[in-house]
Amino acid sequence: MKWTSKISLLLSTGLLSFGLQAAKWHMPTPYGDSHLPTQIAYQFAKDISAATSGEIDIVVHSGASLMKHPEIPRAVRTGQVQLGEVFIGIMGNTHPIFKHDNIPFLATDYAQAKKLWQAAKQEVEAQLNKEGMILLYTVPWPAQSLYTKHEVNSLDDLKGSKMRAYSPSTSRLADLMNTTPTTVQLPDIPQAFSTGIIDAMITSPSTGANGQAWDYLSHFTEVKAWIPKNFVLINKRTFKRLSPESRQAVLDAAQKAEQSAWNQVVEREARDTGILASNGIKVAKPSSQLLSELKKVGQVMTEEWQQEAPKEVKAVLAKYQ
Ligand code: PCA
Repeated sequence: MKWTSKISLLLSTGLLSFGLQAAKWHMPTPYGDSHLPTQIAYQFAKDISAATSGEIDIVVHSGASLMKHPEIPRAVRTGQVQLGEVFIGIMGNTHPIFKHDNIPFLATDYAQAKKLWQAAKQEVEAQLNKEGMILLYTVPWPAQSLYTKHEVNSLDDLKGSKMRAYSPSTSRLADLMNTTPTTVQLPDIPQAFSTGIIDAMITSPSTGANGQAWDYLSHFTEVKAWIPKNFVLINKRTFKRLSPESRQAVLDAAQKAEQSAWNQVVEREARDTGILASNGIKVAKPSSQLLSELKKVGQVMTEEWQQEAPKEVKAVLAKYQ
């Protein structure tokens, strides 16, 4: 074999590469491998590797294994990691625009959630840009409903409960529901229930099913109050340094990830609600009283949100409505 053909064989098998420096990117995510967002992240990494012939190699660090969830935004902003996944609502204290994601009864089905996202996206991207980050894609969660240890027909039935919060907005929500908020990250939910730190929470059927909620509570009331999202962010400098082809590969994979996520979530919601029921949790529609009380709380939160950033929030609401 001539030396030139030997080299081309090595090149084609990937054993030798000239000039092509494979970039290893680290992508911390907050949630474990059984969660839809993490599964989407693995596929996204695979797609980029394939589209760039391995030039960009993304290592997904799931389940907050590389860093704690609240540390991810700063790590992406400062370039400590190239990209990362974050629950949008946890950034509510960074800028009010991120709170669009956790307002009860503003958007309660996927069509509305998509519309709300279209209305908020530009402002969200502008704020991320100021922080040196670029939005790649979103992954919605199933609608957020109420988990308790007893039947709940009104806010009175919850009075004095210790309610899990996972963002500034859900902490405020717990206050307005006359319950006591306690911030608990997802992996700590089972322990927080069993040690009595919390006795109620609002989250998706998927999160309850993944955390085997039947071990520590008994009722799931489908208030379906909002549909929050994660977003995947990339450090701006990392992105700008890419070749136009690689940039396009990243954007194409992101678009595919977003579509796949929004398509799959509907089925996940049904599947995981079924898992709750088949494990003995009482799944019920909310009473009209509970629903109307919660909707009032949602109105208060929408008003408070507007007061925090009148210009941006009014623009979002006008676009949405
Ligand atoms: N699960 C995540 C975020 C929203 C959801 O459905 C959690 O409970 O932390």
